Amino acid sequence: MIQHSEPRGTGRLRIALISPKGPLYRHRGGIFGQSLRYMPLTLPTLAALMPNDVDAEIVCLDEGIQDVDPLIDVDLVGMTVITGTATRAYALAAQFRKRNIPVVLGGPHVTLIPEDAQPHAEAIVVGYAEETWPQLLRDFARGEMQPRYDQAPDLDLAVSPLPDRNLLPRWRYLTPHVFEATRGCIHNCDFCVVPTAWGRTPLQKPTAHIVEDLRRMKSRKAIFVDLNIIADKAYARELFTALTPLNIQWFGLATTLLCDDLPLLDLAAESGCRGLLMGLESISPRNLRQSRKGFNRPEDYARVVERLHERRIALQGCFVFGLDGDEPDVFEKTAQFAVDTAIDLPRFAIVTPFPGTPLYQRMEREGRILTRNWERYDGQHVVFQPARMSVAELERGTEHAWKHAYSWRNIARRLRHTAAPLHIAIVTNYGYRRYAHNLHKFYTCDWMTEMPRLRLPLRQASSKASAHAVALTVRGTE
Ligand code: B12
Ligand code: SF4
Repeated sequence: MIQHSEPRGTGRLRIALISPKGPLYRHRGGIFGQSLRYMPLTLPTLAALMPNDVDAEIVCLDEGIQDVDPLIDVDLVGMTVITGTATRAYALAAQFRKRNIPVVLGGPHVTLIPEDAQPHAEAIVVGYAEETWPQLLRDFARGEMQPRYDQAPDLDLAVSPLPDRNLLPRWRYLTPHVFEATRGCIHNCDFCVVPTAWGRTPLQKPTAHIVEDLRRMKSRKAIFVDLNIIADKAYARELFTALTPLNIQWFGLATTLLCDDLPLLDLAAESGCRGLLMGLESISPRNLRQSRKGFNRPEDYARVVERLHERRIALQGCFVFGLDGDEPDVFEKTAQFAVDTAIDLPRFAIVTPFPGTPLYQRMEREGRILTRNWERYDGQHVVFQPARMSVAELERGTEHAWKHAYSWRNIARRLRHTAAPLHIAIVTNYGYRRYAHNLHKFYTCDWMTEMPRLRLPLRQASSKASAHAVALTVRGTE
């Protein structure tokens, strides 16, 4: 066990911030090919929070684009953890701790189940870290780091600095123009980590900060990673109004409710919105009600697509399979529905009961959780006993849905109505078709057995499939 009773001395601290790889997001063999990678915001956000009164040098390492050298010489390691990367994060942490380098873990998984992460780190940071991370760093510099830091609920994002994107190699990403305006969501879908981890009060950055960041970055195209950019409609109106004079194109995530509010939808289109990811989840109202997402109305989905397309906004519509009402015929029906309604890019995931969520708790009570191997909690593996089909049926059916929606014939049918520029729609559909036909290759967890290697030069991003594809790949499981 590492002792922290000693102050760190007067030398400059070296801190490594690491985003560990997962089965899907890794630079060799993952689904996020170079052309689809955009710069993550977590590490730049944490880097910018470095307090002025701590003399430290930060190195940011994203295992999605490069290998991490486990022999790196630093005083402290901070790692961001989602459930699918927890296994890798814990393995890396063990290597650092063996060399007496203290490890701090934070992020969604740590926030959902702190007790899982605590044994793998000298300190954990639960919740957002705008106040606790600087506090931890000061404590560490004094030799007084605590085992756990919890963000107080009254956090105000107005005081947070703009992300520092200079610490990641821009050229290894298709785009560094990634932004965040809000956090959290007002809804309470039972499978979603957001209300469980961060509560239901959305936090917002002042729109002037977003505009300043976009100007500073000279962005022409921007990706917003907010999970529901219209969670607070008054704020959304203010944001879209502020974006309009910038004359940019932007891509983000919202709920179908945007299409019920035509003035807001018009404003989004005027402000440059060109693509949205929406969690449609299911074509069964019963499934949606059970998931507490009854505000999604499958009978309106065709109208949602139509209204978006009328305003030149492309839709990535995400569906999940394995909800309790799903029977073996759900796959073909859903995929055909996606084709008939001309969703630009349909995506299909297997419902994942992320630990801590109401869905996980229910499944656990019902004795249906099949594995706690977090590596498989990635929206692509079956980790629970489905209600009305076997595990194999759920796996095979999901693959069938992908192949059906991305058959040449069905691609052609959807392309006839697409809101995206045709060349981009063709490239992205082709990419997803390739994905659909290689699911087994992409979904493997065999990377864990790869020996860690030093950073290798990578080919520079070349695809012009552009931010459309990228933006529309922000999240697979909403
Ligand atoms: C961008 C994004 C991606 C990108 C890039 C990921 C990346 N490396 O950045 C891509 C497209 C690759 C991706 C993929 C996936 N993602 Co994703 N993604 C996001 C998204 C939309 C934004 C993340 C972000 O930049 N947030 C902004 C930063 C500033 O916030 P933050 O990361 O939460 O960090 C704050 C705190 O959490 C804390 N913190 C975080 N880490 C650390 C570390 C330390 C040391 C400290 C002190 C503090 C700290 O401090 C920060 C400041 O407050 C989030 C949802 C969201 N809005 O958060 C989902 C999210 C993280 N993804 C999720 C999932 C499920 C996935 C996929 C499995 C989906 C899929 N099936 O394809 C894959 C898996 C990828 C993999 N690693 O294998 C889930 C994670 C749930 C969970 N329990 O695991 C989320 C929460 C979305 C959701 N569905 O609810 N994702
Ligand atoms: S699934 Fe979407 S709408 Fe539901 S709580 Fe999560 S972010 Fe909000």
